Amino acid sequence: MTAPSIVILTGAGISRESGLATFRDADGIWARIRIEDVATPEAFARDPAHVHAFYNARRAQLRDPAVQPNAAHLALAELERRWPGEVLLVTQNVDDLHGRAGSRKLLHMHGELMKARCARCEAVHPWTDDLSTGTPCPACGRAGGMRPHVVWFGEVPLGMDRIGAALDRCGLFLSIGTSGQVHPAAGFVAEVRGRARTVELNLEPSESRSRFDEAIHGPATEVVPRFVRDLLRGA
Ligand code: BV8
Repeated sequence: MTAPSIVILTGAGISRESGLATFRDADGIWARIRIEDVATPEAFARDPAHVHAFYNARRAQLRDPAVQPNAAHLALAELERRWPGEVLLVTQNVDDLHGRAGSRKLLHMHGELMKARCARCEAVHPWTDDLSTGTPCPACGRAGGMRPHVVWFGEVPLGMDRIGAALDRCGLFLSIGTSGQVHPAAGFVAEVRGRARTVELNLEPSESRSRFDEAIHGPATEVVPRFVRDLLRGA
């Protein structure tokens, strides 16, 4: 029997134990900062310096040596290496922890904090430093158009064609550390339901729990390595 294709969707919960805040938990980012002030194209047009400050602080956090991939990120990289079938890891996270853990079949559907994009010439650049309204684009040389390479509310997520094709082939769908409140990611489980086994792995039942066949609750660093170990044993 051929091994089923796996699509894995991850959210902020998988990086929580690496020291990065989630969004919608009581101590999450959206509990202290309004989405409308930092994560929309309108916010950037209104006050680019404020939006840059928000993302510069989060990019600086990723440079902190204490922030490292955890056992859950590492387990998913191992799954990709050892699974005899196809694996696609789709992350909503803009952090770089999956890549640092070794995942290569990886799609950042909400963009990447460690990249910047020029709104004038559309060039995308690796970016580790702060951005400001005066930062010139390394490609076209013009200032004023550089922005974090992230997908804000109201913008189209990245890689939707590739994700759609992977969901069409998928026999196992895993949703890890996400509250399932942001679309289109929140709708992926409905797209595969009935033809793929669907499993939620989250600290607690998410609002989308009822849409999954199975759910495993606990910290990602515990439940994900255990689930991957069991899956690879059966492969
Ligand atoms: C779009 C920027 C059209 C980057 C972010 C349909 C219905 C309703 C609304 C819409 C709809 N379609 C579109 C919308 C509008 C909107 C939307 O969804 N609004 C919602 C909020 C109502 N969506 C959009 O605008 C999207 N664009 O739809 O375009 C389109 C689409 C397809 C094709 C063509 C056109 C664009 C969305 C982009 C959002 N960008 N931010 C940044 O600053 O980071 S959103 C933000 O939320 C983050 O990026 C994050 O990735 C995303 C998801 O959050 P989660 O990762 O789930 O985090 P959350 O805190 O919510 O949950 C954490 C979970 O972890 C919790 O359940 C917790 O229990 C758990 N947890 C905690 N600790 C642990 C843990 N689990 C395990 N272990 C632990 N230790």
